[in-house]
Amino acid sequence: MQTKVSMQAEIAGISFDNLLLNAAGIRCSTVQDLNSILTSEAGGVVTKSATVEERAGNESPRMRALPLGSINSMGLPNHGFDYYMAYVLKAQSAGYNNVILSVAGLSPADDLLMLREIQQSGFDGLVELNLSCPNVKGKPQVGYDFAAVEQLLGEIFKFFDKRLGLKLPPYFDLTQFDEMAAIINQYPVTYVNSINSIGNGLVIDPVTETAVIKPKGGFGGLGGEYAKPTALANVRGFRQRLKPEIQMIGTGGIKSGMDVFEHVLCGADLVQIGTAFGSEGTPIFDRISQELQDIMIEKGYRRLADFRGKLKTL
Ligand code: RRO
Repeated sequence: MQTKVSMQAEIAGISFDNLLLNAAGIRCSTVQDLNSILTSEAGGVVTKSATVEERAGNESPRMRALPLGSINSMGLPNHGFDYYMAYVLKAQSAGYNNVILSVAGLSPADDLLMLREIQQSGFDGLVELNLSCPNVKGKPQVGYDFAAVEQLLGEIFKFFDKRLGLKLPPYFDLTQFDEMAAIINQYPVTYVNSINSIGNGLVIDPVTETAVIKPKGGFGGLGGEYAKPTALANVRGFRQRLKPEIQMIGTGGIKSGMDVFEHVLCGADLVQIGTAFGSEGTPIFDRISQELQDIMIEKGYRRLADFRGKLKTL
């Protein structure tokens, strides 16, 4: 008989039976998508990032699966804030507290508007503010503008006292980790989720000599295996710099139990699966859970806390 291991995780008092969730944006735009994640082996669900108004997003083809991951320039297609707000409230009344509401305003004013509505609503779950969409034409990723992030967090925490996480873009220089962590540490942020896709990559089909996606001349966010080392570095880098009470979600390059194991070693409390969930669908949560449990049994770990954040260095 196998020893039982626990996949139990927790963020700010909200408990998740399994640490695996979808990444915002992947198969989570409709009520049907969201419910199929919620009723799968996943520990919870994140909604597609909502804008104030419904959006069709960018022109197609806008996503391409690749041997080592994916490139996308979806452009924030979503059903609008009211749709996702209604969904999370309904899920909450049905007893689900493991639903994360992701919002991504097209401006700081839009972020504030949606967060004010959430503050005034009965929603009591986790809210994830996406500061890192790389694909809205003409709009920079807020997460790369440190002064704008500081200003926005200052405005938000004048009125917002629910549990707020931040979805960040990948950073590449340690001074960026230092600067962003110093800003975030001034505020009662619940968690940081690293990373969003690596913005503005370019994938080319050399046979046709053409970019593989249409929007923005082919520029788009990279996910999957391309992203994993950068994701691990961001989870580790922020875990080392953030106040201990600010928790971490690890996202980027997860397609196996070993990938999850590595994210947790870097300090992730929960993890989210993007590209690989896009290609495999909900059975991935069961497969990866099994793989992680086998690894934990092999290594003699019973709980995620036994190895969380315990990466060794040479
Ligand atoms: O919709 C998108 O193009 C998109 C978003 Br909002 C995001 O946060 N990350 C991404 O890779 N694509």
